[in-house]
Amino acid sequence: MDIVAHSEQNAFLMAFERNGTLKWQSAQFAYPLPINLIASPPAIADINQDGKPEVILGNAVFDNTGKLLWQGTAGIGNDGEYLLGNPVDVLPSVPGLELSAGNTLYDALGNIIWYRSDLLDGLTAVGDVDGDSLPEIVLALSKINGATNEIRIYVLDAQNGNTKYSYIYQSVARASVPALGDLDKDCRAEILLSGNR
Ligand SMILES: [Ca+2]
Ligand SMILES: [Ca+2]
Ligand SMILES: [Ca+2]
Ligand SMILES: [Ca+2]
Repeated sequence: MDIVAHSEQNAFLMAFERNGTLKWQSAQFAYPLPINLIASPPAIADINQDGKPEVILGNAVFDNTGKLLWQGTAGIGNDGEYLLGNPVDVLPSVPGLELSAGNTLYDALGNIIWYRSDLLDGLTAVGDVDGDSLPEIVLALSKINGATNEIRIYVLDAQNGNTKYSYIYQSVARASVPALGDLDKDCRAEILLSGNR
C-alpha cells in the first residue's frame, strides 16, 4: 500500500511505502490562491481510464509517479483553505471520469465542461439529491469564500451546471465538505454538513 500525502507550505505530493520510505515526491506546484492553504487529502482514481491510477488534489491531476498531468484553469475546489476534487463519472457520454472541482466540471483531459463563474469556488459532493436517477453536484460555500456569516448550498445539474436548488443558512460561518446520504430511505440523498459559528 502506498500512502499519498499533500504537504502544506509549498504544495507538493508525497507518496510513501508502507514502511515509511519516501517513494516519490512531486514537483512543487501553485494554486492561484490569496489564502492560507491547508494540507488536504488527495483522491486516487483512474480518471483517463488507461489502467493506471491518477492522484487528484483540487483541480490538479498527477500520474502515479507524481508527474503533473494537468491543472484546471477555472474552479479549484477550494473554500479558502481546504482543497477538494471529486473524480466521478457523471457524464457517461464523455470518455473517462470527470473531475468536479468547486464551481467547475472538467473532463478527463482537463477541458472545461462547464464553469459557473457567477458562483464562488467551494467544496463539492456528488450524488442523486432529487431521486431522478441523474447525479447532482452539491456546492457548499461559506464565509471564508466571501459569503458573510452564512453558508450557501447550490445543487447543480451535473450535465450542465445549472442550478436546480439553492439554500442559504444564516449565522453559520463555515461549512464542511458536504456529505450525501439517504437518511430516511426515500431514494433521495440528504445533504449533510458540519458547520461552526
Ligand atoms: Ca489513468
Ligand atoms: Ca465520463
Ligand atoms: Ca438527481
Ligand atoms: Ca432521503
